[in-house]
Amino acid sequence: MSRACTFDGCTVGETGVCALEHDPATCKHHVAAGDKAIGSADEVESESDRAEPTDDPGAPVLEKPAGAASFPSSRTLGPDFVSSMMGSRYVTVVGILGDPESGKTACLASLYLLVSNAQLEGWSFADSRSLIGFDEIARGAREWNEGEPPEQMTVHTEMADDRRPGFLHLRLLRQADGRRVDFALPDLPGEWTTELVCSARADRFDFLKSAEVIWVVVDGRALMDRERRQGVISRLGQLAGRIKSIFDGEIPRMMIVVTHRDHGELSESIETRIAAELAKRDVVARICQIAPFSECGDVRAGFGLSELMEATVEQLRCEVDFWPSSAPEEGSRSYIAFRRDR
Ligand SMILES: Nc1nc2c(ncn2[C@@H]2O[C@H](COP(=O)(O)OP(=O)(O)OP(=O)(O)O)[C@@H](O)[C@H]2O)c(=O)[nH]1
Ligand SMILES: [Mg+2]
Repeated sequence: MSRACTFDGCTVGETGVCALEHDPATCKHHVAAGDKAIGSADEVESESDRAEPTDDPGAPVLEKPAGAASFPSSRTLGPDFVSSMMGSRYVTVVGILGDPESGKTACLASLYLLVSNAQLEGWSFADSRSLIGFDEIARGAREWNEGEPPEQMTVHTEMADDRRPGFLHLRLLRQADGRRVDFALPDLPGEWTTELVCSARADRFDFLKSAEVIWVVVDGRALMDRERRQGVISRLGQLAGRIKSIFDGEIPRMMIVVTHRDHGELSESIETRIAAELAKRDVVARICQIAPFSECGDVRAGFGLSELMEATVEQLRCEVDFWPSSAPEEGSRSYIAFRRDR
């Protein structure tokens, strides 16, 4: 086949003789090839324009594209990115607070590891804009030393910018009803919470105003230790008070996320004491016990995370009657006013 003809074996382009003994001007193979040849001639020309032969053997083969990469960075996302995402779809922002070493990063790393292995019961992975960010915090948990788990599954969180929170994004599909939920989950250093409690430094927590739910992460071992327990419960009360002062009125739903469930279960009396301490600040919170990682065979790593995600999204949006019945009023413009009060 020549460049002037699509028929296999025809060399009309080079010899001028058609292999099918047709008139080249009317042969359908020749005509089609002619069209193509025009396009390919342009292409060849533009290619030769682009790939100027160069004497330097180390020179780049391709030119650098003029435009910026179209994908956003997939490390942790800044508040601006999250707010632009919120402009296009419903995003559930979760405020995650808690003292250093309480298990905040472990929650996120374990969540990512579960969902990436299709082991988060009731949920499956739909998307993430911060896969590298998740991968970075989960890396420690994956690097085992000759079959021995690492001493620390996650490392202390440090922020590149001490004033702006970094978010991780995860879109999950709820299997029960096929609903897709976008979560924006900040991974903050515990010092931010310590400073909020001790010195009321709240400027970095502006993003909490967009949060649907606030998780206050607590190390379950401290709550189970008789000597440390009262101190931890009092601090929870102080933190609830600080959170209230950030908001003028109602605060978002609060959840006390107790980690290290593998070290034991909280007794009912401890839960009652926590509830009583929060009630002093007029705050009601649900308590969820989880074990992002586990050192005990009875409780699996990832215990309670599926329930935690379920509890995070429940009651987010109240069910509305699709078309409530009401007696029509003259001039009330019911159609336009529908849902305006919700
Ligand atoms: N066995 C067990 N270990 C846990 C659990 N939760 C967290 N850890 C471990 O506790 C340590 C501290 O957890 P992190 O998640 O890094 O704590 P953090 O709250 O993010 O701490 P900062 O980043 O310093 O604020 C890590 O080594 C975790 O592996 C749990 O439920 N069970
Ligand atoms: Mg951390």
